[in-house]
Amino acid sequence: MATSKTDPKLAMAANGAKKSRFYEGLTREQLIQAYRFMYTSRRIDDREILLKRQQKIFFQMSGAGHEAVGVAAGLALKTGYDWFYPYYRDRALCLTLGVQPYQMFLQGVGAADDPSSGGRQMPSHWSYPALHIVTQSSPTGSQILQAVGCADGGRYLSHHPNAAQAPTSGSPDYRQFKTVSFQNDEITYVSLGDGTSSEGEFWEAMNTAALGKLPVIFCVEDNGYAISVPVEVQTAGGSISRLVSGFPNFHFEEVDGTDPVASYAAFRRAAKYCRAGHGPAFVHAHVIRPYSHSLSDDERLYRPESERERDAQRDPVTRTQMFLLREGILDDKGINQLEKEVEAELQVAVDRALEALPPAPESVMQFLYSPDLDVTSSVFDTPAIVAESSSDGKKIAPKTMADLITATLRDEMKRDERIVIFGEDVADCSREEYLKHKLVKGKGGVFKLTFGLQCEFGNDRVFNSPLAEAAIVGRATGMATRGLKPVVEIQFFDYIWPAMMQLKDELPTIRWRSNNGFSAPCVIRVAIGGYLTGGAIYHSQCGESIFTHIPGLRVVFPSNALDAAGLLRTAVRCDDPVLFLEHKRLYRESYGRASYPGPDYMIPFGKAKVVQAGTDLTVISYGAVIPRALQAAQKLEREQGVKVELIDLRSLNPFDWDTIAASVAKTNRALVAYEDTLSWGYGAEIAARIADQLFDQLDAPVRRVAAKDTFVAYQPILEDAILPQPNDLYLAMRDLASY
Ligand SMILES: Cc1ncc(C[n+]2csc(CCOP(=O)(O)OP(=O)(O)O)c2C)c(N)n1
Ligand SMILES: [Mg+2]
Repeated sequence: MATSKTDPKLAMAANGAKKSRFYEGLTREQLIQAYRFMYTSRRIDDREILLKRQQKIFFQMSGAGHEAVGVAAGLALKTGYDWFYPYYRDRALCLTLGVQPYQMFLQGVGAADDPSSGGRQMPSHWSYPALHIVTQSSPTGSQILQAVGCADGGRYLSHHPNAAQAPTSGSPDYRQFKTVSFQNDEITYVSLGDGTSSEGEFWEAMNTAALGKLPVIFCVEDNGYAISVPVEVQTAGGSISRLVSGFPNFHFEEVDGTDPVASYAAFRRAAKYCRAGHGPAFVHAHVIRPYSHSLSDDERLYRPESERERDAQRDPVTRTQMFLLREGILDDKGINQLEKEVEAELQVAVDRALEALPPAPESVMQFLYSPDLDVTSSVFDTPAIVAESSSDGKKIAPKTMADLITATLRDEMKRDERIVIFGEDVADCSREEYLKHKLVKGKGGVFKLTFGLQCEFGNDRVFNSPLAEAAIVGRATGMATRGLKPVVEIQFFDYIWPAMMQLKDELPTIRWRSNNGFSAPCVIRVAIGGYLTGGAIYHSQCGESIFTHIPGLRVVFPSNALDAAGLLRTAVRCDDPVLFLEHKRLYRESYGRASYPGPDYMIPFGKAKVVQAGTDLTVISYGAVIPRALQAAQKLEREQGVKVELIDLRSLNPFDWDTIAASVAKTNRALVAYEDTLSWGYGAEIAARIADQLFDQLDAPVRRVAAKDTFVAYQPILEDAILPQPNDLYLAMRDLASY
């Protein structure tokens, strides 16, 4: 660990006058260029503020006061080589990396040609694939875990260079649509504000980076405020540097971020440390925020003039100009000339941007999902190839859902070196020497579904993560952005919520918000559901409709072993992010066991299965309710001759409307059955659609059977009363059939 500190009070004079020959390695030309970027950045902000006041753009977020640190990072790192997760104040960084002012104005007007998002995101939400500037969202801090995943992905690729190749033959998968590149000494840069360092995800990211010695530069651009909240209220003790100083494996820098030369030196040292593979670096840059938080904020409401005046003394643009003059790098004429050139360039850029066409309203649904690989298509419809007997002629017993999920993961890992598996407890044993010396057998997940995979594929392909769900999903997102295929596990659905920011605002939005510039197809396996006899409130939850409510996320929920194998393979090979819900009660159930359908068996998403054909009543369901509904339907037929058509949706987004519609047209009666709480549940949407679109076909109201609107209790008598039971289904079917 190394620590360097530039006293914020050390003004440019120290770096300038005393070390003027070297300028920390920057040439005079580079310093002029640095000033040009800084001045351009500030003037773009000024222009945008004017355009906003004229109502020609719709939002403005300035990078004012942060220009020096941004330019310094841009000069110390390599564009199109290193990876960048900047935040909204990083205009100067982006200019230094190669973004054109015109492109920034296109963001402001929300033009179709805006390369960041095609008018979908606010300005200053940078996304430029060729420059390795990864699409950015608005939640403060959610980029940090992804940056860690990006660095992790780069390192994995450098250890597995063959994984970067896309297969040229065989059935198509996501790899064909992803250009993967990496450098052995690449760095991932991520920045955030002082306020954002209060987010839990920041600490998860710091921990993960330190654990893995990952080449990430964390840059905290500390302007002393988070909107109106000052740093001493935000950060215990008032110094983020002090708080993070105990993290191992880090190189630390604290620097005056209004000084481009000192900041450059800090980034150079940080980059050297990271490129050498020693670990991550932390650059704490003290900057100012002269233009209030945004155009919607007036800092005079909470900052006195005296304080603002003090900041103004440190304005990086003015100070750099003074520095150039003092060092004789540019004279007055040179400064004027440069500034005139910038003004002229910006005028042209603004004029052009104001003429740019807006995006077409019909484009709004584009790029929610992969435009290249349709997960509902026949590409994913492949036959099961079942070996009836083993090599010694013995008949093979049908396998459980748990067995087939493990077998599918194993075969996919053999086929695709880009697959990595991580999560809580998923490894066989983190202390490898215990395995090596055969002291232990290994665990492989609390449900043992990943058992044996670490031993077979190595500990950089299957490993335990820290106990941090946001970190699991955020890191997977960053890795998937780089072209890997993380297949991660959330141990219990009940504990998915720390990852909700990543699952709602990040992973599913990446392709859409970047206008197909980036994508992050990965698989999140989640153990879900009740009927456990003792699982209680925190090991029994469902809640799938919360996720089917998120555009951009595929959600599947198999009810039997064969479907689990086919759907999981599709999830792994497809080009979209998938939430793969595995019902714990079904893992080892006798119902739905099957022989392994072979290493290429796939089921397309959005194709339901008719579990039992019938003519009198349609029951639409999925997951663990399927065997219960089947039991109820068989009883009803036995007792009353009612023939129920039972439909297993299998995948919930997309879902198979055609099969539902065809069935209801035949039976004229529909019951939707699901394990989650009744109100606002997944079945509510299905019921509403049937009522809306099949009204003329119905001979009875659309009914639902689901859990009571409470939590799942521990005592089995209570659990039975809460979750839908075969008898509840039987009674509902009977009533509806006779309506
Ligand atoms: C998760 C989240 N909470 C709240 C906000 C609203 N918000 C936007 S910026 C901001 C302050 C950020 O302060 P800081 O991290 O210091 O960055 P600065 O704007 O000062 O550069 C807040 C509260 C948000 N975007 N995301
Ligand atoms: Mg701040």
